[in-house]
Amino acid sequence: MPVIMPMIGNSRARKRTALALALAGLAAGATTGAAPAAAQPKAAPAAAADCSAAYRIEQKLSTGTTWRMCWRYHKEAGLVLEHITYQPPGEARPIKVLASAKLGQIHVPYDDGQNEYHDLTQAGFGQGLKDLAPGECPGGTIKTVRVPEAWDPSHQNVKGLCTTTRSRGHAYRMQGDTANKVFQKQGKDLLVYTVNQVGWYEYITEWRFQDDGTINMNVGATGSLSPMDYDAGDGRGWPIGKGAKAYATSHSHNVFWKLNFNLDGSTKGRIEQYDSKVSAPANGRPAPTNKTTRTPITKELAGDAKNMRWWRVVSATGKNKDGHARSYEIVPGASAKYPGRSYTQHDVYFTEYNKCEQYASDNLPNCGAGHGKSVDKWVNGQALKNPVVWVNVGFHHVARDEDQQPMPVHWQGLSVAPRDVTAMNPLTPTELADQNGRPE
Ligand SMILES: [Cu+2]
Repeated sequence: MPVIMPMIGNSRARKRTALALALAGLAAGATTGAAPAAAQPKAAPAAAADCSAAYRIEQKLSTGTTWRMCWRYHKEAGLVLEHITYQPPGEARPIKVLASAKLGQIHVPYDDGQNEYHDLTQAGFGQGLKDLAPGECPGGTIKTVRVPEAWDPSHQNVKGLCTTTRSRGHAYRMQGDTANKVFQKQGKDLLVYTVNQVGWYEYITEWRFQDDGTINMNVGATGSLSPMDYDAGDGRGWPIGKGAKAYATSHSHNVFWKLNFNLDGSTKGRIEQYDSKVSAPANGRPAPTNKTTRTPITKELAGDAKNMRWWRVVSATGKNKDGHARSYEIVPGASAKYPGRSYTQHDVYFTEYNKCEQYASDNLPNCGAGHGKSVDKWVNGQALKNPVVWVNVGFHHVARDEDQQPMPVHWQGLSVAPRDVTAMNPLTPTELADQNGRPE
């Protein structure tokens, strides 16, 4: 039995959500096209601030890199980060990276086929924002978030957004001429996170901005196993508690992220896929060879992760000081891909920007008759001019005794890593600043 009862249990929360959604659906229908989250940035003068001070996050890390962004809070999707820029030491101005970044859905199907949830759109994810105790944002600031259309009007202001910094360990290390000359730097990250309760679960939505330009986005699930989801029968659960009576039902958490890049201020990025093929030694060579090919992705694509395959978003306009096009590489984390639904069958989706397409499944806005409700349906041959990147990372949760109590956080997510955004390691020490390219 849980020691602390969550405010609302699974079934009640979900019934309540269904009602709220029915009402919201009516409202949405009346204003077709007014999608809940307007992700595309307005064409604003470059000098103007993108948001008021209360919604600005700006952190200069001790290693010299500054990250800037705006945050807002959406009633279903939760935390939305916009106008994300990166300014490493040596860059005169902030480099635009992402126009908007947020969760695109958390899809939770149970192995026994009895339950399937879309946590953002049907189970109150956004409404479940929790107050953070002072101790759970170490060294940082907890901002107050106003939850739009709060179900509980007496609790619409939540101390729920933590921004803080954390050490990452080595950013690099390089032995110098002598043993006592070591070039090394300890990396620092900006962390931005919220906790959202859905039923008995609590999801930590964490964004980690590294001083070397990498962004990590992860969802951690903690809280409690749902007491309602037991006894699915042989082969679909795991015994929790004494003996072999109570089998917690296995299930998946399929988390989607929705990323709108705007490298150097343009949303017209190009998508490229890279594949490498290793062949046996030939032509008298002593070792196998590896050939890497680039495939421009010019039309919408549902892509599958594969050994030695990767994708990048290339800036339409920006180049680094070496004259190379700036890009960000998509680095999906470990994933247990769930083949049960058309939208969870692929690891990445590149779709042409459409304001109405907000959720990877159970898309809430009314996009008109015949417009599909999930991301796989939006891959239908359009040319990619303003690509939106959707990444699906699944976790198959087979409960274990250690999941009680509370359940330890299990994480899933991805990174996006700079590729040629700067001409050199952005944290290069001055003494090594001339070491760019083949040594003379
Ligand atoms: Cu789980």
